[in-house]
Amino acid sequence: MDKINGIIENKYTAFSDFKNFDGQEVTICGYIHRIREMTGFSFVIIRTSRDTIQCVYAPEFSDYRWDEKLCEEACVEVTGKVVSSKDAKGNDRYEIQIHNVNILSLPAEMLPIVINKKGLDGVQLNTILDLRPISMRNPKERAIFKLQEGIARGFREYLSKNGFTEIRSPKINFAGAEGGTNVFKLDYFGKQVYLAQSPQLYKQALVGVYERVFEIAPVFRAEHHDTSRHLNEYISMDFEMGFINSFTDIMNMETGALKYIMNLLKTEYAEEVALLHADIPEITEIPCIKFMDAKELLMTKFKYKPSDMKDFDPEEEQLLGKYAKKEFNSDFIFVTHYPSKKRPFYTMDDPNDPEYTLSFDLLFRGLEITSGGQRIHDYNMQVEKMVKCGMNPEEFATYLMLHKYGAPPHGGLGLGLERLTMHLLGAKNVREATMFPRDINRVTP
Ligand code: AMO
Repeated sequence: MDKINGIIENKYTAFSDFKNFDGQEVTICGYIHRIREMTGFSFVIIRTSRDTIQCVYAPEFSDYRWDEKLCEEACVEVTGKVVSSKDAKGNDRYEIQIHNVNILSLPAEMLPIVINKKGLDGVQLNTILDLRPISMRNPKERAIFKLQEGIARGFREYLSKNGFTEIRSPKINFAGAEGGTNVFKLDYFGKQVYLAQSPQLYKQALVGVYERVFEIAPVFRAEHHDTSRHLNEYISMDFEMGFINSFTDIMNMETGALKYIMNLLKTEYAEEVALLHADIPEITEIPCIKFMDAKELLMTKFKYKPSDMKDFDPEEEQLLGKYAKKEFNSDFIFVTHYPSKKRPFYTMDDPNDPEYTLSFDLLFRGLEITSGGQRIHDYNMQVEKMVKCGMNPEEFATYLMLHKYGAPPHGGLGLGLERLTMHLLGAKNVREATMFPRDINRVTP
């Protein structure tokens, strides 16, 4: 007997393979997602890791008789015959005529929410988050994080193909890398340490070893405000590359990675994309605008009065997103040359105008999803900038080993996984694209 769903010779079999089993008896494992009693027969929908499979129970199919203990969310092993049926939804219009149901476990209680509809419409976000271990069993909810897997996988695959080495940097650190007030302090056996705000200091160090490195890992930000785009722990997709000619090399690498990711989603995650109505952008070339030109544009074209000439507020980002769409038919826009005062100590100033930096942000549909740029690689220049930023270079002696003992021109970026997912889904809150969000009000589940 073949065992499908699950495992055939240690290989996951998607149900596009169903036709290969036409007329055969198979066994599948999964949850009873829904039972619909009809006259003389019942539909039993089995939820497996990525599919829902229509099975049909009727006394005439075998000697097996339905066990009244069976209920939704029971874990079962169903044996039956694969038949084509014009009524079957999905799975190439195949269904399984049940010959036997082996109960593997029964739930102790009924679920507190209905998860067996397509989505969780009408359930409040806070309830969805409170009940994450079970709300994610809903097909649409689980599709969000399958899609997110695709994004991270695409990032990893593209960079691996381009000569990057995957690294794992420590998350308990001697200093915060990004400055600002949003660093988590931690008592470490009587010594003050910090949770990593980014892998910045380590990915730079490792450029001195592997030339091109990347990391996909959690980072921590003590965000004091409850906003729809900030988390206190998020997944940062970082890369750093050495021997660059310009910070535009970084932007080109990111453009390539994004194209690869979007293509992967369209091909290997097509079912999730369709279920979620995810709007996968077409990327050809990403337009680019200098920070001060963008400010000018906002003031003249959009008659917007900026509150801060050194950074953008969310409304300005949204206006720039609209501008990119209208003028260039692009969902993305790079903004380059941010003011030096607003960028971290490791950022290279523009030699032509040191008030500004060789840095950029990438906006996706009006939301910042990436920061990046060229770094200072000269030792004296880095020490000088640290002092200018009010830092004590001695405390950063291990970081400065890169510069002291020779560093190539280099740069990199950090891309927020949840923010990218959020805007692919058209979600309003980044928590919708976060499996187990942490924010000022939430550390559970
Ligand atoms: P930055 O601090 O701008 O840059 O962060 C990079 C990207 O991370 C995401 N992000 C967040 N996502 C959710 N919640 C938050 N609180 C949050 N903060 C940031 C955003 C943002 O664009 N070391 C640099 C990157 C580099 O230059 O390599 C850094 O971390 O998508």
